[in-house]
Amino acid sequence: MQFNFKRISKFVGMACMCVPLLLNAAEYKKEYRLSVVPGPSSGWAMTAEYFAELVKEKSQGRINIKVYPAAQLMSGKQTSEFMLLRNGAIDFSLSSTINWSPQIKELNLPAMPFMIASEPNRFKAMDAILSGKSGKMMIDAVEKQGVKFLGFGENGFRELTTSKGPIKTPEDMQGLKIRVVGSPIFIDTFKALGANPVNMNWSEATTGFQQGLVDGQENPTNGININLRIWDYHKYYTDWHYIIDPLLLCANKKIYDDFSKEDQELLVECAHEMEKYGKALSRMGMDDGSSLAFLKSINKTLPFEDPYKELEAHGMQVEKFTPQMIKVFYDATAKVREDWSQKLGQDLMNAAQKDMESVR
Ligand code: X2X
Repeated sequence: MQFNFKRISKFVGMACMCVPLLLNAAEYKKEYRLSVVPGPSSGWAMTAEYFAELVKEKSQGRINIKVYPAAQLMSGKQTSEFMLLRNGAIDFSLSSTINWSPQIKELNLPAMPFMIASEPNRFKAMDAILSGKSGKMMIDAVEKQGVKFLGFGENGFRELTTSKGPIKTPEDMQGLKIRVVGSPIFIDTFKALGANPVNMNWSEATTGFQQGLVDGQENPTNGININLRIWDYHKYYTDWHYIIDPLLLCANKKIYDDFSKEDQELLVECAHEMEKYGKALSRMGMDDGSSLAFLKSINKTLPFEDPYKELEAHGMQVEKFTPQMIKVFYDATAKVREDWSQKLGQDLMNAAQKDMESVR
């Protein structure tokens, strides 16, 4: 048998070149699972898809993230998402602060009733918190519990929809059964307003609306309420902006640490892009027009441009709150903010006030 040394050395050379590639393939999972609570057509899931597509494109297919919407990775129980991400059952998640706040108390900050809504420009106030000291304190609290924070998204300001109404003052809310997420600050807020809050997972909520188990619910306009066709269940839209849930894009710590340094940077870079898209999606039609312009610039417009016209076109009666109306609700929930300030700590509350003041 004759050895062809030239051929063998060529083969060995090629094999050596492939080793790093093979190692890389072995290190990285074929698919990373990204969890999202609401359904596949929600703004929230669209934001997650946007991130996954960017990552795939920028990594030239090396990092493949698949979005699992509708809380399917946690059997519908949305407040258990954080634990599942932390223990590795979930690789990535784009999560609302209000689903994680039962485990991380600092995340209740944006759910302080009517706090951000009372600022002269609620979007600027939110951005100042997220990029300021109080936002950093929230991120630190999340990372201290063992997950890696990559960037913010936005579910949006939460507006009330009801089958009974209209709602203009707290008196109009007396005894109304309102579906809320399983986070204690929601129970306190709705009780303070004289309503009857009912704890329900989002996975069961739509059936609850259909069957009339509750008189109302609260969720953001563009990404959830319109997408869900909330007018099929409720006629009255209370545009009061009482709280907001920013979204946190996070990775399981071990999963993140296993990426190369370059790929870790790539993930953070894509998260920044996603933040711009997510915020534009949730704010479109409510700001100075810049969100719509941004969505147009990236060719990602929604099927409607004016959310309020969309709601009214489907028969909803929209009550747009004035600052004076918000003030009445702000005063009615003073005790909730007082109690929760104690729980969150004065340092965080002071930092948030300073952050908001900086953009007044
Ligand atoms: O449950 C909700 O209301 C939702 C979909 O907004 C969240 O998961 C926070």
